[in-house]
Amino acid sequence: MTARVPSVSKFMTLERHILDGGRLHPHATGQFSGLLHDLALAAKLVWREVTKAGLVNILGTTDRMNISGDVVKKLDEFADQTIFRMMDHGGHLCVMASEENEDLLHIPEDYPHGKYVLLYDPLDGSGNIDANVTIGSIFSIYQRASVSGKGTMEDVLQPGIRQAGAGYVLFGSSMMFVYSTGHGVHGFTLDPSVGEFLLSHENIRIPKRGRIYSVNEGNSGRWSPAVQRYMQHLKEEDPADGRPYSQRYIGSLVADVHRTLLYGGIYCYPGDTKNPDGKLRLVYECNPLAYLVEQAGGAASDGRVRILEKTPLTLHEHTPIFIGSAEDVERAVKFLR
Ligand code: AFP
Repeated sequence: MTARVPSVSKFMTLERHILDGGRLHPHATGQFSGLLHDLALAAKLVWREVTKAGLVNILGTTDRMNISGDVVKKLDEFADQTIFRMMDHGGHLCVMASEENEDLLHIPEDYPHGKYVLLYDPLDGSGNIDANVTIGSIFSIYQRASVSGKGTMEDVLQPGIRQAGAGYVLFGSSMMFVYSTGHGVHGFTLDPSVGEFLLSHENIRIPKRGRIYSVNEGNSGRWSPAVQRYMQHLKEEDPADGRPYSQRYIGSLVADVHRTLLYGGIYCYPGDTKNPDGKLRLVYECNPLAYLVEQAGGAASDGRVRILEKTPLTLHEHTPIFIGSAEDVERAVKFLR
């Protein structure tokens, strides 16, 4: 008889992980777990279309511009509508808002309303779709601030520190679901042969300091002298201090932040003379990613204020951001002050 070899790795599916997380809260109603489960399913539906992007005539642009002035790709619309349609009837949510839509997305009257709020960027980095570069979806979850009924602006305009959970889905060489509900950051990779997300990156910790900086250098002429001095500092030769840093910039925030989370370093989108608040959206992009990076031991600041402490005044407002390894962000903030 052959002896059974004890397994060295455990199979943990996303579903089991979500259920185990729910058990940490004895009074949980299951709404939160249900919500995460539905999000994972929505992500798989979007992935199915993303993988067909080069095959069918789904690329090209629509005639519309989104609220931020970007041309909307058809795949953006598909992702936007798929996430909404997957999430509107589960009874977990009282309201949603998406980067692709100017106003709140209300739950249809005849569906039950729950106690959570979902904010999402359906397809971040969509300018990269035609080049087959990694893109992704970002999501942020809050408990409602209003008491009952239809969700309101008060529910969606909460500071990021109040997030109950956040995450992103990466559509890259493999598909990943990375999330946190306040107990560390965990990454799951889709095994397409069984259609399950399997735990591949347990309790991700961002290095305290890295050697990579990520920024669109094309904007450097418009940066403030303080930002220019900081970037110059990163490029100076000082081996004892681990400089110069290497530069990496994908132009897909979700992919740039994922690399930063794993390898350390800093991602920056500063304000400049053309866009004083930078390009990235506080509610849909910066808050969820700041929550994840902080959960992994890193930091995120707008140069003066911690991102998670900013109270959004409008749904689509922008913020400068410096996000990544704690020591790198601390140093950036020193330069900016
Ligand atoms: P798209 O979703 O329109 O491609 O925008 C991507 C994005 O919001 C973010 O994912 C990138 O990091 C950033 O814009 C890139 O901006 P620049 O082209 O100005 O560097």
